[in-house]
Amino acid sequence: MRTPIIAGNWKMFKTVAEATAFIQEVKGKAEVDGVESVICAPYTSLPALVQAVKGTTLKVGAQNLHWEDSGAFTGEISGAMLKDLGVDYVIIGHSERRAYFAETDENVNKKVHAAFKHGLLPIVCVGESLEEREAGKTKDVCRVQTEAALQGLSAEQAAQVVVAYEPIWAIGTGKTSTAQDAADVIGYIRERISAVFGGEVAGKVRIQYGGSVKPNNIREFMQKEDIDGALVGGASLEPASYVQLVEGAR
Ligand code: G2H
Repeated sequence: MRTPIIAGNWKMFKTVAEATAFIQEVKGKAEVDGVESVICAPYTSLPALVQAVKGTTLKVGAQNLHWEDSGAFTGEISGAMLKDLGVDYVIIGHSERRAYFAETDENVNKKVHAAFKHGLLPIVCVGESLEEREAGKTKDVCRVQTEAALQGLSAEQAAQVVVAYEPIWAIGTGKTSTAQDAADVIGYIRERISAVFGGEVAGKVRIQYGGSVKPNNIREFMQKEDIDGALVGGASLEPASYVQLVEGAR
């Protein structure tokens, strides 16, 4: 049995005061038995969030990391630094980073290894563009991105990865994949993980859906056996909405 995971991806939103106030609002409510709940916030809010979630079951994640531990990389943050803050998770390879910040499959793989090196759990994003979908390349794109991201991991590490399948055309657009389409692609991703790491590992990997998930559609996705939760942007920013998402994953 895989524990479903709801991860809020706040992207570039919220000041420290807003982030802390959010936790006060959702404490106790976004904590549901049998559902893992993770807030992935901008770096600036992470220290305050780590403090604010103490004594709760809520977890904190970053949205990126650099693969080196330290060095002359102006503006970057390492896995060692995130671990030092007490962060649990880190999103890697989000399509916005792939599109706007030259994130490549190779960099994603280096970042996944860096995350494990420092005891952080990666949430690895994969997904196709509209053009790729229309050309019938959805599964190929997801296979290539997933296999590249997980390359060189041990079976033990691979089993702990969270994959987020996010079709790019569904991100922030209000368009969602149908639950059945998402489940088909996610089932295929699991098959490919099984081909590389074996069925036992594939059975443990949690694979989320992401892209315009809202309180009113979360249950449709969660009804699919292969879908283990959601990575949520816009609808994770309001406390009441976030609470409903976590409840919907029960
Ligand atoms: C996809 C998602 C969160 P949204 O980027 O990763 O955002 O839920 O706003 O589509």
